[in-house]
Amino acid sequence: MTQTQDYYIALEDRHGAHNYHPLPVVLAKGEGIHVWDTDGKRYYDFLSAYSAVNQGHCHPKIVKALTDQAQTLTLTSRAFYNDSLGEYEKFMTEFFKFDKVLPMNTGAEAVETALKLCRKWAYEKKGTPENQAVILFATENFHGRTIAIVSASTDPDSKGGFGPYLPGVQVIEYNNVDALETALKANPNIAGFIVEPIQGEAGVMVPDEGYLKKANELCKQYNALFIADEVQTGIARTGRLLATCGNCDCPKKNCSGTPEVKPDILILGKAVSGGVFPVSAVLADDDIMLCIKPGEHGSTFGGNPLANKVAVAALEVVRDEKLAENAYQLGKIFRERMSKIDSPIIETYRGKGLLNAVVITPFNYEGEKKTAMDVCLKLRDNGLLAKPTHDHIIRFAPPLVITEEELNAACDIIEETILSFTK
Ligand code: IF1
Repeated sequence: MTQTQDYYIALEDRHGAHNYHPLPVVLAKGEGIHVWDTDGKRYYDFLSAYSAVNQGHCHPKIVKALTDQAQTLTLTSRAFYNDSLGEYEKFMTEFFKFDKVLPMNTGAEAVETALKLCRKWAYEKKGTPENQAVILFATENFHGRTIAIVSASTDPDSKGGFGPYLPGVQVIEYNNVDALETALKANPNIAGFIVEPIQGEAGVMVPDEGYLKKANELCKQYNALFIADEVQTGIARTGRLLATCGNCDCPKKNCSGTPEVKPDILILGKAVSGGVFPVSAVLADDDIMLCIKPGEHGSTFGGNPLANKVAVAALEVVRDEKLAENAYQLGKIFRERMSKIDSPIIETYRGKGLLNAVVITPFNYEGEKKTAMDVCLKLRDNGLLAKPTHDHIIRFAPPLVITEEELNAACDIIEETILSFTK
């Protein structure tokens, strides 16, 4: 670390909460697939702010939408109408094919909104007795950091020490349709099942082919809502506009069809804004969305003019630059490149589109025990940024604007770094 970087790290350590343990690098600039540190060193960004920067850092079209609106009208609250919210809502509902959208700001807020909507629907439409609604979550889930959400977490780091916990949540095994059917059959008060189409934080866990489709069908059969948390997997990250699109060939058709698995409630965040502004959204059709009445839910910034303009620009970039198709094609190349790295420290690799992970077997090198973090520190030295999840899994998620040439150059760095531990 240089003196400059030490200075910035010391400031955060002295004045900031210690709720993160960042990789030791201090970033000062971002453009496209690259970021630069305070000493001007350039890196490939292979985290994309946890898939919030799918369109690339500081995309000019999105930044222009922000700066233009920032000089016009930034915030009205929902106490009044404004001239951008209706147009944004029309764009979103047509783009994702739902009747209505409820605008929020962070992913966790959108998840909380979806949970409230699910409960309200259960009481008003399903006839669940008041305060008896139960919502199913999957093992190893990650949906955010609020007390309601961590009440259903199976990760002690996310959940421990934050009790008492929210009642009305039940956890079932991920990627197990029998566990889902057993839970639905056992309790008529199950209001819904919330699930990540691919579990990002758990380590890019891709469920079996057909799992989401079957889960959706079971929810319909037992009159419970299928809630897809696409905060991380959505917005073209997995090679489709949405991961719940399954295997339709929308990247070629530019998503003219309806997705293979249309959830009852769709949760979006992160790259809805291209990482330029906090924007999240909950989408549902009228019979569900209209269960929330005026005054029953909201937020100060939800649906603000800045968010509205930024989100439309960010999604136009996804559409016009065909980012889903690019993620689809380059994801195959990435996994092909990983398969060719001949190293005993790679246990396996997996992913869909440009959401991938490489599992590192703990290994000894130069007489010391090494983990995925050591690989990430060396990747950093070699000009590529990635971060482990759960000690031994490295998530690789570059901005979806990456070209084949840039992807191969980045894979050269990954290959060279991993092989350097096996000499
Ligand atoms: C952290 C993880 C990723 C998410 C899904 C909702 C949210 C997230 C599927 C909440 C947020 C972020 C949160 C951030 C790190 C990152 C993360 F490692 F925490 F789990 F991506 F995998 N649903 N994920 O992935 O959205 O409120 O953050 O806008 O909390 O450390 P948010």
